[in-house]
Formats: sequence, C-alpha cells, structure tokens
Amino acid sequence: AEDGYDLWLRYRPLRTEQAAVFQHHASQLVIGSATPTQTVTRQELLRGLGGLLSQTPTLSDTVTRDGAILVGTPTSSPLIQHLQLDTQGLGNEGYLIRSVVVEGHPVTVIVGNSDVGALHGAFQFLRLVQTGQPIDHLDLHDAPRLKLRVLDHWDYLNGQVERGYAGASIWDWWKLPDWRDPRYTDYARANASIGINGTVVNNVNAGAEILTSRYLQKVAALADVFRPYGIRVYISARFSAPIEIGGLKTADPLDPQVQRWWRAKADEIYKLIPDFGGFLVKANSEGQPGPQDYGRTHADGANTLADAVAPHGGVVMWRTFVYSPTNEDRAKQAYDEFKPLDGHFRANVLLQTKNGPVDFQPREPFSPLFGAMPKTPMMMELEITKEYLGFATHLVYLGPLFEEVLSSDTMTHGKGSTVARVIDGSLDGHTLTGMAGVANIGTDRNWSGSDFNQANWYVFGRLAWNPTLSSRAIAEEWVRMTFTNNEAFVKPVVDMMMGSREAAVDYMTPLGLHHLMGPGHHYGPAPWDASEARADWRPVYYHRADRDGIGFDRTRTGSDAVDQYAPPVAAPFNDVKQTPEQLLLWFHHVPWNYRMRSGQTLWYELVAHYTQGVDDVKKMRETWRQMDGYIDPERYQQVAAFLAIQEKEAQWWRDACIAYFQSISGLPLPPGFAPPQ
Ligand code: GCW
Repeated sequence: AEDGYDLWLRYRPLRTEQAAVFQHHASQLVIGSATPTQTVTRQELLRGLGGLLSQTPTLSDTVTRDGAILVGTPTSSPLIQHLQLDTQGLGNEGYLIRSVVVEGHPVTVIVGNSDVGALHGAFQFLRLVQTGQPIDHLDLHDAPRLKLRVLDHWDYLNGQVERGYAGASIWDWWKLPDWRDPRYTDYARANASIGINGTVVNNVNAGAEILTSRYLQKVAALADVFRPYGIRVYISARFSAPIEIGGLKTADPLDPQVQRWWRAKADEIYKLIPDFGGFLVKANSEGQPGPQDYGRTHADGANTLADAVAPHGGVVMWRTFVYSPTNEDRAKQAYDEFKPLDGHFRANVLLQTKNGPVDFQPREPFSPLFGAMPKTPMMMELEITKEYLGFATHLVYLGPLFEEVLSSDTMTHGKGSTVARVIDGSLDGHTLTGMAGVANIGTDRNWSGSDFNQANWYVFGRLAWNPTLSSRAIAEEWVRMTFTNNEAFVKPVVDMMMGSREAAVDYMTPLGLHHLMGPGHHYGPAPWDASEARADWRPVYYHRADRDGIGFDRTRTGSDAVDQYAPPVAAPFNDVKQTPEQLLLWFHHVPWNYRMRSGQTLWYELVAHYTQGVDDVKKMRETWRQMDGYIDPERYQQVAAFLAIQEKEAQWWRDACIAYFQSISGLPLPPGFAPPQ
C-alpha cells in the first residue's frame, strides 16, 4: 500500500515503451566505490534506475557498451579526466551531465569536482528519467547559487516538534548514538536529492542540554549518517548555556570566561564532528536569553560564538526575529535593532531573517532588512511547516509565496535589486550566503503530515539551490515524481497547487490582513480574541478594525514602517492609491466605504475575497474528484478527505471573519450574499 514514505524518490516503473527507450541509455554503470559518497551514489543509481526501468544496469569498471553511464570526478576517474571537461563553474557541489563518446561508445557522463557534486548530478539524472525527459543529447551543468541550504528543525530533545504537524521528532535521542534508524539515511537521501546541505537538528527555543558531551555524541552519530550525502549538522545554541551547563555565573559575551567556555565547547564539538556546520541562535526574542541581558548588542553576542567556531571553519546564523510590545509597531523592530549594527559582525556570521517583517503570514511584504545591511551576509528563513496556513490538512503549495518574496525588488541599488540577489550575495558582493527552511518533518509515515506538504519541503530545497527557479516548474517536477507523468493528471494538479496559496490568503487574511489566527495555536480564525496579555499577540493589534475602517497604518502618518524600505519602494507603500491592493491593509487604515480599483467598496470587496477563497477550495475539491483513478487509492483518499476538511474550514474562516468585521463596521452584507449553510 502507498503511504507516501518514498516522497518524490518514488522509483516506480515507467510505462514500458518509455522504459525501453531509457534502457538504451542505462545499459551499464561505471562508478567507483572508493568513498562513502561514491558508494551511496552508486546505490541510488542502481535503486533508481532499477526501479524506474525495471532493469538494473550492470556495474562495470570501464565502458564496454553503448548507453553506459559514467559517474565521478576528474580525480577519481581516469576516463573522466581524459574527457578534459570544463568543470570550473561547478564549484564544490555542482555537476555537469553530458552525452559524450567514450572508447567508441555513446555514454552519459555525470561529473562533479567532488563526489558530492557527482551525487547531485546523479539525482538530477534520475529526476530527468523519472519525469520522462529526453536523455539522449544531454548537455547540462548546474551549481547551487547559495552556499548554505539548511533545514531548521524546531525539535525538542523530548521528541516534541514545535509547530510540527507530522508527528514527533524523527531524532530518536534515546537510542542514539548506538542505534542509527534507517530513516536518517532516507532523510539524507531526500535532502541531498534537492541539494539541501545542512540541518539544524534542534529547536531555537530548546535548552542547552544538546551541548553536553552526552548529546554531542548523539549528534555526531547523525553527522556520520549525513556526511556521505554532503549534509552537515548544526546546533541551535542557547545563549545562556555557559550558565546552565557550564557552571558560570554569567553568559555576558564580553566576559573572558564566557568566551573561553564557547571556544572550549566548539573545540569539543569539532573533535567529534570535524565538519560541524556551526550554531543557530535565537537571542533576546520571545523571552530567550541574549546579549542584551548584559547590556551588549546582537553583534557582541554573535561575534563571541563566531570567534569560537571560526578556527574550525564554522559559521553562526544569528536570527533577527525580535519584537516587543513596547514598540509601536512589531514589524519595525528587527530593522531598528539590526540595521545600526551593519559592519559590526564577524565575517563568519550570517543574519537569518524571516521572509516578512512579522511572522510567516499567508502574505507579507518582504522584510525591509533585505538590502538594508549591505556589509552583512543576509540569509532568509522560510517556514515550510504551515504554522499559519492550515497545518497538515489544508492543501497550500508554498512555492508561489516563496517565489513572491524572492522576486520582490528592494530597489536598494536601483531596479532589479531583488531579494533573491540580496541573499545570493550578488547584490552586495557576499560569498557567504544561505537560506533556511523550518522543517515540516516528523515521524508520520509520509514525513510531512500530508502528501502535498511534501511539495513544500521539495520546493524549499530547489529554491535554496537556485532562488530564481519558477515555482510552477518545480511543482510540475514534484507532481511527476510523486504521483505520475500522466498529462491528464499533471496539468490540473499543478494548476490546483499554483492557485492554492492565493485561495488560503483569500479565506484567511485577504487584502493585507494578517495574524487573525487564534492566538497560541494559530489555527482557525479569531480576529476578536483579546485573551493574550501581550498586545502584540492579539489579532486586534494587527487588523485595527473600528467603526470607521480597518487596517494597520504603517505610513508616515502612522508607524512609518514604510520608511524602512528604500525610497522608491517606500513611496508607493506610503500612498494608499499606489499600494498593491493585496497589501492594502498591511500599510493603511482604510475607511470601510473606500473605493477599490474594481469600483466596489472595501467592505464588499473584503467579503468577496473571503467568498472567493471558499469557492476556490470547492474548485480544488472538484479538480481532485476528477483525478480519481490516476493514482493509488490510499493517497487519493487521504487528499480527498483533507480537502473536505479544508473546505469546511475555509467556510469557517469566511463566516467567522465576516460576522466579526460586520459587528464592527455595522454595514449590511452585499446584496445576494449567501449566508453560512
Ligand atoms: O511565530 C513564532 C512561532 C514560534 C517560533 C517563533 C520563532 C520557534 O509561533 O513557535 O518559535 O516564531 O520563529 O522563533
């Protein structure tokens, strides 16, 4: 039975005619096994081609047949060296795949400068076969645009996953380091297949225990499993660890004892894990300890940890997710605190900033920190787990959300200064670059809580590799690999995925509304909820609806958050007429009877968006109904059942929000409005 465990690495037999064609180009496999990475590459190709083509290529030391596949590096394979290929642009992790002639035979070569590069090429080759692309005249080369492509696990050592909707943590700390669950290998395969090269194994909110020697042994065992796949481990470091596990009285980053403690800790880690990636830190954020507790800055804090890992080549990913109820506008605080520190961080520090200025909402403008700190490497944090987007059951493909922020233009160096160019380092000349995704992975058989949530893990990895890829093209790849190449399935399902994010925006938070979710759990509507003690945790703080209108005034007459953007971006955001309507209520407090571009009042248009969201989910259900029979019944049924939940809850969102906002506006519903059934 299908349970989704294989993810997109689902090497089921292709159609016979298609397999027959591919078999001619997969007659023989010439690949070394001198290193662990070569061995896993060989295993993957045998498994993948054997499954897809129902015929396993024979292993050979040299090319003796037409249609051989030759895999390796110029240093590992004399045959490859002999080809004199230009591998300069491939870096350490890139690859090329080419149709060439070796010893008189037509052959496909898959080449990297390193074993890991060749592994990435092998996965790309399998992807071509799996998605039914021609492979007879190949001339491909590709290399990652970002250096660090990292999953952030919000996993606690007790197995709980914060904002996890797919079961418990996959790390079995109790049995580690002695028992290495085979699932860790499958996790590494899945990540390597999309180019992810790092994993932060514990939550940014977790305690310091993971830094004790007992736990470091366990982390080292994971690192051993991941290493052949080109994946490094990182640890979320609690800032007060020197006190909690080090027995010191302070964690002041400028205290020499504290600095010595972090250096010794780093030395200890690197002895166990020579390729340890470094630390991720959440400091002075949501009650976590940090340098400000000692009157120091984020730079002081980050630099102390950075100095500890620098001799070993490690990095520090320091988060900028800070806000407090004393700030007039939560959206402004990260910029206020961090921008003045530009130029004060060590060279091995990256600032890790969420895509938007508030918190992973269905839609936000890009964070104004992107482009604002040219002297500092800026990495982006995206949330793959759908904390604010319906958890596991709602079908929401996040590709368009990710693509929207990456393609946003910061205008910091004129037109074309996209967020993608900030984070790939090309805009301000950085080579230390990265992207992090908060993982949606747990012990569920299907890893991600639903089959379609796997697509969000997939699209994150692909965009971290190349942030200019199209989310539609990625969705199509994923559908073909995960379900089927049948065109009658692929096109409608990709269309459904592509529209799903806007549907969620419409039934949850249209027109720039945000954070209307129930406080705490963030599931379902609660725009009225005032139960939280902190003002900035209450939905009313964000929508500001009153008798006269609705929306957060972030213009120059309001919080002036607009002026954190470059002037050519700030000007339109400051002007209600020029602000894109999809962000209207993010930046403006607008009268209920404001005329929208459609000619309708804001109030009517708001109602129309909520209704549109519900209608879109109905259409998604209809699309899926027509897909019955194209795939296995197990996955078909679960998606169908989840879509039914989504429709019910889209309706809940619409009815609750309209009823609440109507109670504030006092306005009648539009003529012909269909009340809740
Ligand atoms: O929005 C909040 C989440 C928290 C999370 C925090 C963060 C890890 O609700 O669960 O904590 O963001 O990103 O630090």
